[in-house]
Amino acid sequence: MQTVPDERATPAEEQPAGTPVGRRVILSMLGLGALGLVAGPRLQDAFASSVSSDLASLLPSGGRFRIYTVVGFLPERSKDAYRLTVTGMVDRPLELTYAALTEMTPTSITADFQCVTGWRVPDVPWVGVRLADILDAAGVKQGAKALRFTSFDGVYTESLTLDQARRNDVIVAYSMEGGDISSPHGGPVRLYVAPMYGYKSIKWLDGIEVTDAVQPGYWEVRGYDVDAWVGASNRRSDAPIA
Ligand SMILES: Nc1nc2c(c(=O)[nH]1)N[C@H]1C(S)=C(S)[C@@H](COP(=O)(O)O)O[C@H]1N2
Ligand SMILES: [Mo]
Repeated sequence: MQTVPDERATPAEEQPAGTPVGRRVILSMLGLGALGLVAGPRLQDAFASSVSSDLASLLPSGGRFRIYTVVGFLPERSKDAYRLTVTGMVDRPLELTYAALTEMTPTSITADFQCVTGWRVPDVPWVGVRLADILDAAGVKQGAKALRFTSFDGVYTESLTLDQARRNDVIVAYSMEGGDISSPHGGPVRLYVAPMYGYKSIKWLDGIEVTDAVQPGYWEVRGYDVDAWVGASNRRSDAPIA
């Protein structure tokens, strides 16, 4: 649960019930029937306003990325303290150190990073370990269908089907733009799902649970597509057409 509520990062659905109802009533009284005009942009604002602009300007990547967090702070963990657990429907549950990850066969990907709200950073180089290799090391049990990812921010979650997770362009990343992944960008280790919108690439990754069904992630239970293929999916699955 969200233990550190942050006004800036609060999605429309989580705001006090009276507020949106009041606006809807007023809009319908005005004859605008404009729920879509209200609800659509307001959910988008939840993404857009979860960046702290003063922080963004301090970043090495020069603010080309926007820095998002849904908890109102930017978690930090040292490489030494870092652990990635792999649990659930596996033969061998794992607890991987940062060193163990970087000793595995590395995979490099350079691709555009695209947020569903519209911003894009072209040609970002990433290095990490294929998620498929980590799954093979753990041994996925028969009947498993999906993965649930957790973050050491304590709130954000994500999901992938096993088929999606086994793609070559899905990595557990420990390097970005030629250096370590900084804390604001989700270091020391984050997920990088190249073919999907940025919200699938969970930052501050600390857990992978193998499950028998997809459990929709943080933004997915708030209306965004579970299958977040760039271009083919999304905006919101239930988004009104304005
Ligand atoms: N833990 C966590 N991971 C997250 C997010 C977040 O708020 N918390 N935001 C997601 C979204 S919507 C995007 S676009 C990218 C942004 O990555 P960046 O903050 O490194 O720019 O991270 C994704 N992963
Ligand atoms: Mo995003």
